[in-house]
Amino acid sequence: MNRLLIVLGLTIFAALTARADDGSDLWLPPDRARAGMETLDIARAEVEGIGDVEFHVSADVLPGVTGPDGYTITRQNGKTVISAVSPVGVLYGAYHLQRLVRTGGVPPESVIRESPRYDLRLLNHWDNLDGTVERGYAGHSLWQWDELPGTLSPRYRQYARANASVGINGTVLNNVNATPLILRTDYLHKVKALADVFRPYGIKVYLSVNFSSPVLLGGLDTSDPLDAGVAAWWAEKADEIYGLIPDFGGFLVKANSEGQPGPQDYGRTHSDGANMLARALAPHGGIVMWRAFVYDPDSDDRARQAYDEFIGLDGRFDGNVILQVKNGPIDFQPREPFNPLFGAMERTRLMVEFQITQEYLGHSVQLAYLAPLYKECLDADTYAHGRGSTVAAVTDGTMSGYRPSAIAGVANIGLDANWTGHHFAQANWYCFGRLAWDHTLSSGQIAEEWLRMTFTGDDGFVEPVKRMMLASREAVVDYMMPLGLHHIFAEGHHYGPEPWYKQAVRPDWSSVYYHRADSTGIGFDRTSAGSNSTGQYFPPLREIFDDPSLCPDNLLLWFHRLPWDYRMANGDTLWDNLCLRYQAGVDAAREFQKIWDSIEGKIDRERFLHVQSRLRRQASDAVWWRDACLLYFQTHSGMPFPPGMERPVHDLDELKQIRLDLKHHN
Ligand code: BDP
Repeated sequence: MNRLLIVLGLTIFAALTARADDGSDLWLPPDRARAGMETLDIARAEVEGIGDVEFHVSADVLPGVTGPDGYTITRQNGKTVISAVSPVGVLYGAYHLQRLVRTGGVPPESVIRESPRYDLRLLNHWDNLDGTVERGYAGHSLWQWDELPGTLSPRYRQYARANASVGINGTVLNNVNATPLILRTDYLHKVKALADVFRPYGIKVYLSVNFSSPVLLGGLDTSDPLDAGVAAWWAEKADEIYGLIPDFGGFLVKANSEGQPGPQDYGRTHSDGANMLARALAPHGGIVMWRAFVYDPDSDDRARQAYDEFIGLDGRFDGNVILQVKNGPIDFQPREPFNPLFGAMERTRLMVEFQITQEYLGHSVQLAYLAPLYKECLDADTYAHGRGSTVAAVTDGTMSGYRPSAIAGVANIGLDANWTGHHFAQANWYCFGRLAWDHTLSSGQIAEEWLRMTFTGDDGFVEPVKRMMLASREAVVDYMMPLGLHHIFAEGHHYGPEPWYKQAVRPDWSSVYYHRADSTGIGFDRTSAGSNSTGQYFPPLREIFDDPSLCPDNLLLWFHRLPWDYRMANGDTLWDNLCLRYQAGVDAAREFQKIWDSIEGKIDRERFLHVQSRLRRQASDAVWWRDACLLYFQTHSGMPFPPGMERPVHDLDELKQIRLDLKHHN
């Protein structure tokens, strides 16, 4: 009888907790705050039900805490006390307390001191004013430009809340391929409406600007940065913006890159362009984030380009300019070495740009948890000032002393109910914020927090699923482009494989440019005997990367061109290793399906089925990748598949006919 009651009780409990869930709540508990609340009232609402919590805001710097965003959490006389120098610091403390309670930690007995590692923790939206999102896989843009400023979607505040909960404190609203329209007065009023919603959550608004705006919007006959009229136009524009949005963050600029206009159109340099904009913003405290993502179709190695173009400008940028540098030297590939600009430009502020949206890691179809990718870059040692000069240390201000320090991630958010398309893509938004706050957190720790808050605290769920998350990025690398291969994607959409692709408008947009496979071997010779991109790294890295026997396997074909029968450290040929890595990727994707099936019943059915169907597609597309790449490479290597590899199930000629319907992924 008793047992029956317990079973009945447990069943009802399970049914209640396993309610249908569309993922719209993200990792957060129900929102008790309301529109129009001030920061401290929001903080109060966030800790409601967590016992006796007191807030202290005091202008005095707290011991062990730096910057306006830091906080302490202490226990005093049975109360939990959150102290900070600013209300937003208290809000961050409130979210931390909420996180501790919801991940199973009890309100702390000891003192917690938290200060963010980076001052500016930004999302970059590649959202267009027509509602589309460049490289967005989660539906249309969140920003309802037609309705703004009159109508405010409730999602704006939810967005701000989610960001604040992980410490993100800035957002660039529009695409780096920017239309000048964003600076038109009516749009600035729309931007102001968003800034007003975000402000209580500590989030500043920034805009991507088109360098030709003076001509295209202002009707001037030039956008030359050294022209006095142009500088005056920007200064006036800045005054107008700050008149509406006094805490406006600044501009993000993609100039002379992939066809965008820039100072070089007028024979000027990147620093001429950046400084002119910076001087327009400086009186108001704004910054310019100038992107270093440039490459020239005539160069013999795209990986060298940003370094070659910017290194000579070191020390020439104004104090409120930050160079925004992608994590790797090419373009957000599944794996790249870190960008050699990190550590190399000692007299220039540099920030890291990551991609959260999975343009090159399976869109929102595939599960790829990106904390390991971000950490691989941040933890990489540049050796700029000897051992320990990690990318994090040379960008977060600890080594350079430069403030503000900054970090950005290209957002993966859209209007989909679950915000990010794939439920697990939420974890990439989450982990970007957490690492921007504290890059010393481990990928596992962050995954665990996210899983417990988003799904359930049941260890039988958390442990296996965490394992799956931690293995997922490497699995994608393995079945797409192992051993340092890169950019062998199909034209345009960057989802599927097209290693045979060579008819691109520019050579550096084709796949063959990057893998260079022929009967003599495969890989890009970037050694001192080749393009010498290894020479852009500090010793001892340049020697390590230069020597195939020292170069890490996972970057081998990035830096080296080697014969198919090259013997790798494990004694097997390069060809066999390549085949077995592709196979390992496929095996991992299949294992993810089994892991996921093993947790059935532990979470709501809606999200279970959604993820299950995507994992099926991922496993099938992993096989597609393996077959397409290996069958194609085999036409060059002429070597047989090793015994440990499953035989292809596709036919190369058929695979070459596949033309993906992109709408599938949007
Ligand atoms: C590339 C994307 C392109 C972006 C570009 C950029 O394919 O859509 O505009 O990066 O970062 O990876 O500017």
